[in-house]
Amino acid sequence: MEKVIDLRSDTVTRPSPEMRKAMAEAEVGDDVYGEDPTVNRLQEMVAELLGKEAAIFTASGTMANETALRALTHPGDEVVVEHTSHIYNYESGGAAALSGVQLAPLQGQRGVLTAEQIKGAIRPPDHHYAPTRLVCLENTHNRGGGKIYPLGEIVRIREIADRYGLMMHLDGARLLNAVVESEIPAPDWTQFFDSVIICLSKGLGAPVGSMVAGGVDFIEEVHRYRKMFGGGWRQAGILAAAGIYALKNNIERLAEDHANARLLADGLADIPGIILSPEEVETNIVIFAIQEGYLSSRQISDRLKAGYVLINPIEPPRMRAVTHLDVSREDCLGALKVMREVMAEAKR
Ligand code: TLP
Repeated sequence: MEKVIDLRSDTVTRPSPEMRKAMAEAEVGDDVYGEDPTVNRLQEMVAELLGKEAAIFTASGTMANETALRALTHPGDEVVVEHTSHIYNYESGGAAALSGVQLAPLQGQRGVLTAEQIKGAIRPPDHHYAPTRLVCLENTHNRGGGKIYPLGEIVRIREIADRYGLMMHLDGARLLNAVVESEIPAPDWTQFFDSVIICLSKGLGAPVGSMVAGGVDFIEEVHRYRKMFGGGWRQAGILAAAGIYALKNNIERLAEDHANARLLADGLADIPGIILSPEEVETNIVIFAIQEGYLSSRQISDRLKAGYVLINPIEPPRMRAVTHLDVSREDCLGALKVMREVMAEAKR
């Protein structure tokens, strides 16, 4: 059978035999009682990794973001986000439904907002307005094409946040990609945030799970909302064991995904009909556009699929390819070959 090269997302990875072994052998207990030793170990590891007092294991990145948002805000508050952010676009309206907050989406550059923009969005203290409570940033930025948030800008945003009494949340679903690529340690990023999430089930290769990290009292609140949102779980150590395995074995290798993404980007940029600036590819996400006069991105995605290459169309005319631990350099070269063939036949 032909091997499928799946570049739809870094969420598609399957646990390796070694990871499955760690899962099978995990010591477990009832996590609702706080008695799962493997979950507890994972939570301690992540708190330390991120330089925070405490951390909590959640079922998904969405649950991590939404429980954190709930714990940081009150209904009727306003939350500043970037208009292409995951929280604003891809969490099923969770911020409105679960936290009752109003999102203020600002247009950034590849997902990056400036401190001036954020300052300009802060509501004056007047009871006509929803009080601005929280700023959410995303690093790396998914729809920004895996863009690493400039640390200097985060520093300036924190200064504004402190001046106006705002909290800061980091959707760091792919923070460790930024850490590996920038060689800036995780705590140097997270120190500017009251609340941070990371995902174990993306580039790190765990089958399930994300983490929220922050101060002890904040994590206690998140714990309550995780239960309220139906996320209290029992012998979750089976899943936590995969997370521990991922943190021990799969962080440094993210550099390979970044090298493969660059290889893919360089190859794609040379194909007639594809618009892409390879120098913009910083981590494991490659976003490119299909030139006018060619088939639509959806049609191209369908044709790639017939050639056993999966790349999702996003908002037309753009497509997104993501590298991860289940695609090798050879797979990326193979995907480029199929893309060249498809594009050669794609002119309208
Ligand atoms: N992103 C998924 C899709 O939902 C778009 C993907 O394939 O990239 N924050 C960021 C920045 C994310 O990219 C994602 C997932 C999440 C949060 C949510 O994580 P999950 O899927 O575990 O709820």
